[in-house]
Amino acid sequence: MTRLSSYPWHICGVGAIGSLWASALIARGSKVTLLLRDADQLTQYQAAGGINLLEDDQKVHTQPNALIPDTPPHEPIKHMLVCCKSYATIGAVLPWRKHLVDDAQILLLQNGMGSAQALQRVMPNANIYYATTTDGAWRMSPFNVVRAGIGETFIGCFSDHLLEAEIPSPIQRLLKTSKNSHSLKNNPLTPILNISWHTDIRTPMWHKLAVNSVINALTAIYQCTNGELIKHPQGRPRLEQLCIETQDVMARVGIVPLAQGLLNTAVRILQQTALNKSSMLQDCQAGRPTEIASINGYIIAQGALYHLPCAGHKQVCEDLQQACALPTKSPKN
Ligand code: KPL
Repeated sequence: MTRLSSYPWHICGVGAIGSLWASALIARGSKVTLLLRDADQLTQYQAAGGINLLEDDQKVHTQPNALIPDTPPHEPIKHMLVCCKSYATIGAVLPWRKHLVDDAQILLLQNGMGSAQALQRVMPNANIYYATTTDGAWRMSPFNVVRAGIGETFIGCFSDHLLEAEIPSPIQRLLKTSKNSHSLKNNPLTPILNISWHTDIRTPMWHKLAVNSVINALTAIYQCTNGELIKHPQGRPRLEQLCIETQDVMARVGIVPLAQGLLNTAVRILQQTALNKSSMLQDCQAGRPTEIASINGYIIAQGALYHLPCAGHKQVCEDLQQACALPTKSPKN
């Protein structure tokens, strides 16, 4: 097994995906430290007795070291994986800033876009990488996570000063252990991660953003499951309108269209996840802030650069605020 121990990872944002990655990295021999928000979250972590990942009825239990901003790390942070919600990025990373080396490698694995730009503004020398995943995981309770599906994760460069063809060593290690994880398929205690390097990460990032932008807010507005949106009398025409607007913005920004078209792709995903609630509907129902600003808001902002009005997306943002009756947060917060 390839060891990852020479590249310790600090994970900031230990929800469903952060917990999955912590478990998977530890199973491959990596040293992982969790960077928790505050003493309350540390108490929850201690009460849970570590991270419990449930996959195919097998429980993977890990108990990495966990820190809060008042208990600084013993060593400088060189590699940070950020899995918090995109609007929370700056607030989650800044408390650790004095422990991060100036040219730290920071890998952002989140929905939506816009947070990397905000982070680069406050940490100009950081080497920021984007990751986008179709892995499915959900949190039963703090640090108790269910793996819902094995997807694919692409990693690529965000920072302008990085070269797309140059894969940094800690990420090369991740890619190697990802390949090895297939040979470990029969070992249920090693959660599989399918990770590949992408030389044009904007494309899969935008494709995921596009799908999320036409599905998530509508399911939250109509409080329906993904499957119910397909034939929803008001939701379906709005879905189609959002697809047209999003494709127009993508064309102006220079993003290659989705191979099957956005509407076909969105409908296929709605069918495949018919019984699920979208992440935005779940946030809305739990009274949490939503990611609308870094999904639909990002598309509106990109469209505005090309004088595209994106009326459907703007209406969705307004309606969502009504439906969730919560202030939405922007990635700059
Ligand atoms: O990614 C999703 C989410 O709920 O965040 C899907 C399943 C694609 C719905 O948009």
